[in-house]
Amino acid sequence: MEQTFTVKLEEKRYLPDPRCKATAWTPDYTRAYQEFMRDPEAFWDRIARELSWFESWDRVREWNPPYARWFVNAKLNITANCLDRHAAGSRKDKPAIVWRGEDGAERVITYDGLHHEVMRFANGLKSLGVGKGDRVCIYMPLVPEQIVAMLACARIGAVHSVVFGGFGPDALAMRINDAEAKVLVIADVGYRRGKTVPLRELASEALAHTPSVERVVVLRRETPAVELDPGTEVDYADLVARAAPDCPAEVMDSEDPLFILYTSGSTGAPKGIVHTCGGYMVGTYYTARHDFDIKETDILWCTADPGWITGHSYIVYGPLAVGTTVVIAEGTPDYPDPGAYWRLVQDLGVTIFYTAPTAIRMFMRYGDEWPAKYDLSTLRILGSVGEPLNPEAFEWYYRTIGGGRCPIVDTWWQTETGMHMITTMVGEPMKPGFAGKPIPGAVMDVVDRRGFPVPPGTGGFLVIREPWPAMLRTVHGNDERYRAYWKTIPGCYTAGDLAVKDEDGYIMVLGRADDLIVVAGHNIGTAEVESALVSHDAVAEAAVIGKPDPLKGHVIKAFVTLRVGVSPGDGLTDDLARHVRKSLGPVAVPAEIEFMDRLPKTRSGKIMRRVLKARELGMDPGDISTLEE
Ligand code: 6R9
Repeated sequence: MEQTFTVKLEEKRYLPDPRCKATAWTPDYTRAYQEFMRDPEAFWDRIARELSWFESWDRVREWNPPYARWFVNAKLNITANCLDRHAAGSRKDKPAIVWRGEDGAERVITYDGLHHEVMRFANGLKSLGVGKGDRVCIYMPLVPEQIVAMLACARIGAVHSVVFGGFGPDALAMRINDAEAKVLVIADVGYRRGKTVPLRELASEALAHTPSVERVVVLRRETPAVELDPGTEVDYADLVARAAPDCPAEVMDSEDPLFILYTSGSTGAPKGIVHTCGGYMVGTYYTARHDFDIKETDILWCTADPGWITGHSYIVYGPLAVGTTVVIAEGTPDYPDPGAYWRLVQDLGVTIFYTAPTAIRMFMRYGDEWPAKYDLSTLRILGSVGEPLNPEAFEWYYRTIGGGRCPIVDTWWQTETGMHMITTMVGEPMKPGFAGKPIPGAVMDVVDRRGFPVPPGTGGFLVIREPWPAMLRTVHGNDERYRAYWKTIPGCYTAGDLAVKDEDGYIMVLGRADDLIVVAGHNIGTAEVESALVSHDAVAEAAVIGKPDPLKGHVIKAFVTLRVGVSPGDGLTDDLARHVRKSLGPVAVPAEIEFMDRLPKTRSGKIMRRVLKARELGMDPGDISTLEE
């Protein structure tokens, strides 16, 4: 991007019920932020002391750019906080995990129960020769054992690498090899839309190319149980049954690696992001508690899969460190019908619901009659993550799901950040289209190429100026790629997103910098045009790309999916063009609009504009291993 650019900011605010603010863990954002800025180390020190450590730290942080250490020399185990602390106290019999299968099967595991399951599986892993620092790959459907396996690794200091169960053999093999995993934990099958996903078969294809894997643990779900290969495979239930019940938590250094997770890669080849124990624990604990305002009786449902960072941080580590009840459900939002999620909210009394814009837009597309069938009055807080939440989607979520009652926390963050960095804290005024402000704990800005802040209303690069506890420490096996994050703009971590701030410091994310479109010298972020299109009654979702044009440099091409029951009839193209012109002006009007049944997305639900662009221009789309089928 050569120059910065102006963005039209239409401002609408919603004031939450003042009672939300009065009872929030962060009741006064401004004060909390000032307190943090006055003494960041004291701020984090205070939060870290709410958790249990084997040994305290010498210093809260050490910063030798671009390398940071947090809670220097402290000793801990994250599972001692997620399990032992609760199981030994008043949360012993509190449900930790409530699981729903696609067929309605239910399992409830208490904190005490989870503690014991994790210890047994941890001993099982040890019996297979897994020790501190070894890598274990987990390739499972959304079942409690997936979480047990993660926590069991953390218990013994093994580094987990969870690969989403929706990936195929090549993506799995690449991730196993990059991490040189010693053990692979799988299930025979997953269930999706009433069909079985043959995970074991897919894994065995991958295993033909993964010399590092010594043993495979198989959770058998099908009856009759599949026969295992005695040479390499071990039955999950057998392993646990034979294991000793007690497994003390391994003493970990604050900076020991906790896990490797590969980025969703909407713009390039996946990278193995490395997170460490101490800072990650503190960062996810604090943000889960404060951003979702978790209280003792809350029931939190984060609809992500633990295979993504959202699941790592806000299904597993953050919420369990807080000691809340988490709901997990194997299945898809619109199976067996588009009311599936709302039925579950009603049945389980979910109070905090955290999902992605792609799901919200899908629900909007099916119409209001589905949520209307269910009692959603237990909901208290609604969250969003993964892509910009278009103003239209915000309004719908706020009114139709939240009944105009629930604050919406649109959380901006990344696999790399490990924890939320921007949101509108519960109780603060909400502005549709804006994620919000940096949370107390995050120092962020919108800047030009040289790192100078741009004025409100001017688009620029979203950066993080100071290290934060849950930050990535390196890219596995490729520290060069880690350093690159801190090189693009002097003194800053560059997130790769474009954003704009308003007069009040609220940040609107405009899309990925790589997807920026330059039309006749004007810079246009994808999110602006897409949100304008989505605000038209006929449109469900939209993606825009730039197409080379001899006159203007580039013109905008839009790909649009329509709401259920709408067809691309007479004049819709013109009408959409008029609609965009009215909201954003003539430069933003797409020169071409193509109607599609669905848009290409990553398996985590982000629109892959790169794929649309490659198809349009006849180019190579690059790495597409993360593309949904
Ligand atoms: C947590 C997660 C990170 C990228 C990020 C940005 C986009 C995430 C967002 C958002 C606008 C939000 N993103 N949250 N954009 N508003 N609330 O999604 O991690 O898979 O690594 O993706 O997702 O572009 O840079 P990850």
